[in-house]
Amino acid sequence: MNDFMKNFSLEGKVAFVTGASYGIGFAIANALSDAGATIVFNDINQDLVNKGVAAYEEKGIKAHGYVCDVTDEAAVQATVAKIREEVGIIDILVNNAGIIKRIPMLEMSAADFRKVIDVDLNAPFIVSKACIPGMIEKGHGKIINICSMMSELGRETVSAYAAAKGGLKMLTRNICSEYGEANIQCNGIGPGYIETPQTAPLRERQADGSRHPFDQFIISKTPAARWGKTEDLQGPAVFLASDASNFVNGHILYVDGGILAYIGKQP
Ligand code: NAP
Ligand code: GCO
Repeated sequence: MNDFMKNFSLEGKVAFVTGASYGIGFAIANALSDAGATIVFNDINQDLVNKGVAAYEEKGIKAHGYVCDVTDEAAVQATVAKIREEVGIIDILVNNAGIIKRIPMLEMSAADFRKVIDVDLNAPFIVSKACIPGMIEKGHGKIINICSMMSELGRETVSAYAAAKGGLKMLTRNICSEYGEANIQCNGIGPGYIETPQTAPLRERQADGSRHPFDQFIISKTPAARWGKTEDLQGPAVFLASDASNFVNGHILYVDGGILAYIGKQP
């Protein structure tokens, strides 16, 4: 590897990806591993962690899995301490764990609204707060918050999710502001519409075999005329996790095939 490309290497780094047994987190963790990082991930129960460890092993990755609900601050603090003891201080944090509830606002309970805010916004605060002291101790750190197009746009039924992801954009900018001097870079990745279990209901084939109306809508709104794949997020994640992005801070990198730039194909 030539000297310039060494800027993209993650050799010797410990990367913690939350909620990464599958989906976007799993794909990002694979890429960080390919770039040289040691992978640590959590999920909400032992069964998912075991499945995740097995899935990483199938890819030739010895990932360290921990059971932890990212909304539980005491559990997160204890898990980060255990990771430090068993693997090392976390150099790279990817706040990926997230949920969505698609419910019209007038039908959504305050409890459901709070649950989405708790996982998608409070948890990145909790996990970042647990990891930043170690990053300060080491003299460097990378935090990547998985935001969303809903950090910029709203749509029907996703009021809680959009509020959380909009808040996550500003938490990203605030961590940048507060800890940039400690050589911590905090950026966001804003995926477009990606093929994962989370969006499966939006892509289900109709009874007559036709595409889901929302599926057709997204295709018409995306210049790339396709849904994103988790692999599309891997290069941007390695860039933001590496020294190649040491002067990039507080930025949300949208990986959306151009949706946010495009008015949409004329029907
Ligand atoms: P996903 O397939 O639903 O996976 C989410 C992961 O987070 C799952 O492993 C889930 O575990 C875990 N998780 C949920 N709540 C948790 C908690 N309290 N503690 C620990 N882990 C928890 O979602 P995805 O599509 O991969 O999305 C990953 C991230 O990208 C999310 O933040 C999502 O908002 C964001 N995003 C997704 C898209 C998209 O189009 N897919 C686009 C933009 C942004 P369980 O299986 O136990 O629920
Ligand atoms: C939805 C989708 C989106 C995507 C993603 C877009 O219901 O609109 O789930 O929210 O998950 O966040 O960037």
